Amino acid sequence: MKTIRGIILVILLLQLGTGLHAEDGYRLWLRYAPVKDHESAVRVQKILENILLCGESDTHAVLRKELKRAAEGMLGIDAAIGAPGEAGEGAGEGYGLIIGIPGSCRYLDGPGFKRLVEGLGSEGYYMGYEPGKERGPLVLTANEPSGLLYGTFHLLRVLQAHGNVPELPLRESPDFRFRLLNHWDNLDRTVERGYAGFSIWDWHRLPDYIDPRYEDYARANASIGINGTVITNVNANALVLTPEYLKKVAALAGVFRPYGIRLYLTARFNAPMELDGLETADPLDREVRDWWKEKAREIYAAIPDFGGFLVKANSEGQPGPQNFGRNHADGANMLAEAVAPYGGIVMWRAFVYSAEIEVDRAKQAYNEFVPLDGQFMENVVIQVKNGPIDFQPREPFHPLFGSMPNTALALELQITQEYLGQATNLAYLAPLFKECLDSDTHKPGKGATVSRIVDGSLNGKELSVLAGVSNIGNDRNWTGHLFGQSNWYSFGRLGWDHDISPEAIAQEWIMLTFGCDKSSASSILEIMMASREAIVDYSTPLGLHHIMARGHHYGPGPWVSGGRPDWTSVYYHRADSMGIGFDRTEHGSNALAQYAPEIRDTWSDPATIPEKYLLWFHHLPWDYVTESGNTLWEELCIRYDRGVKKVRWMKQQWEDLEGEVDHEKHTAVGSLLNIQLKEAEWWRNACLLYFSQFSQRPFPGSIQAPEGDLDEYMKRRFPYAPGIRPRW
Ligand code: BDP
Repeated sequence: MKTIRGIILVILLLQLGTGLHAEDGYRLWLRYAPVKDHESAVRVQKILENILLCGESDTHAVLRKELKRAAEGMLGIDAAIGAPGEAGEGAGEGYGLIIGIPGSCRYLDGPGFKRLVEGLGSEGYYMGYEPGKERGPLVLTANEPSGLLYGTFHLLRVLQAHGNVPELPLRESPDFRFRLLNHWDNLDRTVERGYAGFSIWDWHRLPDYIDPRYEDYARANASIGINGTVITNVNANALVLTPEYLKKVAALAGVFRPYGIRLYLTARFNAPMELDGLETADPLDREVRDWWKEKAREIYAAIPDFGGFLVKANSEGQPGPQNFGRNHADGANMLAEAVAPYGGIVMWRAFVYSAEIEVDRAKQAYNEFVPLDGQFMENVVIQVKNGPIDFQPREPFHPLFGSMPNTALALELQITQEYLGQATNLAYLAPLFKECLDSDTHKPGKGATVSRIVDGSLNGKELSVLAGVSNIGNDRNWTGHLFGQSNWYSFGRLGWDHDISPEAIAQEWIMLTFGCDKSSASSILEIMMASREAIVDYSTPLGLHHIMARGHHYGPGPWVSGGRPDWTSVYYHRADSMGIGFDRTEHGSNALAQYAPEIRDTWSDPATIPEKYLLWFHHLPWDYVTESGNTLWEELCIRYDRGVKKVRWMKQQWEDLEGEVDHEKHTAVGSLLNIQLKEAEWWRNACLLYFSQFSQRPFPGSIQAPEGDLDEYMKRRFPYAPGIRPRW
C-alpha cells in the first residue's frame, strides 16, 4: 500500500513538475521529461539510480548536479551518487554507472582502463563495460574531466531520446578542437543580426550579479560539445578590454569554466589608440606590440584560461593593419605573439572586401589572403565564412578552402538566420552547414573536402576551429523561433562529429524537444528537412543571391541600388532585358579561376554546373533552356512559386500536429508559420513583379500569378526591424 501511494505521489509530482516548467522552450533539449514507457524507465533507472562518481573537480560537481537533475526529471528519483571509498567500490558492485578518470578510484585502477582512453585526447571519452566484460556497470572514462562531461551529456541525450543506452562500446572524440559560438553582442545589449531579444550578457550588473541564465547557457553548450564562446561583436568595442570590463568578463569565464567552455573576446585593432592614446596601432611598432603584450598579461591574470582573440580587420569600416600600411599577417601575428605565452589563439577573419576595389566582391578575400599563405604564426587561424559573399541561403563553398594549405582555416557558419527569414521563419540549417562541410574542393585532389581542411586532417594542422554566429538572445526560449534551437543544436553536434547526417541530428533534437511519438516525429522531420530548400526557392532560387532589403535585410529588395555597389542587389543579379545572373566565368569576373580545375571546368559551362549555382556563375538569357525543359524565366517563376507552396504545406503539416505536441509550442510555431507564409508570398510577389519588368514575358500558367503592387513593395519600410546597428 505504502509503495503504491509512493508511486502515485511520484507521478503527481512529475506532472506538477512539468506544469511548473511550462513548455516555453527555456529548457531547450535538456528537458529531462518523464520517461513514458515502463520498459524504458526500468532501463534508465538501472543506469541512473546508483552512480559511482570518482574524483573531484568543479566539472565533477557539474556532473553530479546534472545526473541528479536528469534522474529526478526522467524518473522522479533522487539518484544516489557515491564517491570512492564506499563499500562495493572495488568491484563496482551495485552501481549502474561508474564515471571517472583511470586511477581515480579503486574500480578504475587497472591498466585496462588506461588503455581504453589512449588516443582520445583531452576531450574524448570511452563508454562501455569493464575491459573484457560484456555486462556489469556501465563505465564512462576519459583522460580529463571535460571528457567525462561530454560523455555524460551524450549518455543523457541518448537515454532521453531513446530510453536506452547508446550502442557500446563507444569511443568518441571531437572532430574540431575549438567549437565556438560567436556572439555579435554589443555592450549596450543590442545584438547585431540578433532576432531573439537583447543580449544575455547583463554588462551593467556584472560582475556582482550573476544571472542564472549564464549557467544554463553553459550547460546547454557543454551538452552539445561547444567548448568556447566569443562573447562580443566582431564589430568590436575596445571598452571590453578595459580593467572595469575585464572584471565582468572574468565573472562570466568563472561560470563557464566547469563546463569546459573557454571565453574569447573580439579585439578592436586600434584599441591602443582608443584606450590609451597611442599615436598609432601599427602592428610593427614596438610600443603597440608592447601594449598588446601587456593587455594579454592583464587578461590572463584575470582569466587564466582565456581563449584568445577574434578579429575583424579592414572590413566594413573596422580598423586594421592596412590603415598603417601593413598586411593581415602582420596584424594577426602581433596579436598571436601577445597571447602565445599563455596558449591563446587568434582567429583572424577573412571576411574582407572593399568598395574601392573594382573587383568582384566574391574574389577579394582570396586575392588578399592567398599570397599570405604560410606567413601566419602557428596559433593563428584564418576564419572563413562558408561562402564567398555572406551567409546567403545558398552559396558555393568559399574558394579559400583548399587554397591556403600552409595555414589553418576555420569555418564560420551563421546560426542566426540573417538571410534565412530571421526569427520569423522555420529554417533548419544543418543541411546548409553540411553542404559546405561535404563540399569537395579538389585541392590538392579529390576528397579534399572542406571538413577535412578545417578539421586539420588534410594538411596536418593542429589548430582546428568551427565557429557559428550565435542566434541566442534573452527571449524566454533563447532563439526567438523554437526551431532556431535546432540550429544551435546542430552546430554543436556537427562540431563534434561532422559526419552525422542532418536527418539524424534533427531526429535527436525532435525527440529531446517534443518527446512526441514516432509518427509525429517523422512529420516534424519532414518539415525541417524541407525548410531550407523552401527558403532558397522563395527568396534566391537558381543561385541568385544578395537581393534582400537594405540594412536590416528583412524581406526582399531586388531593386536595391545606389550607394556602395557591393551593398546593392543590382550588383548581384544583373537583370536586364537580355537575361539575369552574375557572369563569373572567364568572360566575366572569372571568380571561377579561384577554384580547382575540376570544379572550374564543370561550373564554367551552364549545361554542367549544378543548377543550384547557375546564376551565381552565369548571366543567361531569359529563354535559356534549363534542365526541366522550361525556359530560365519560367523556371525562376516556378521555383519562387514552389517555395511558397512548400511553406503552405509546412504550415498544414504543422497544423495537423495539433494535440500531438505540447500546446504552447504548437501555438507559437503555428503563429510563426503564418507569418512565414506571408513573407514567402511577399518574396515571390515582389521578386517576380520586379524581374518581369526585364524579362517582358508572361508568368507561366502553372503558377499562382504574383499579386500586389511593385511600388508598394518597394516602399515598405521597417525602421525598427531587429538586429540592426543604428549606423547601418
Ligand atoms: C554581415 C552582416 C554584418 C556583419 C558582417 C560580418 O550583415 O552585420 O558585421 O556580416 O560578418 O553578414 O562581419
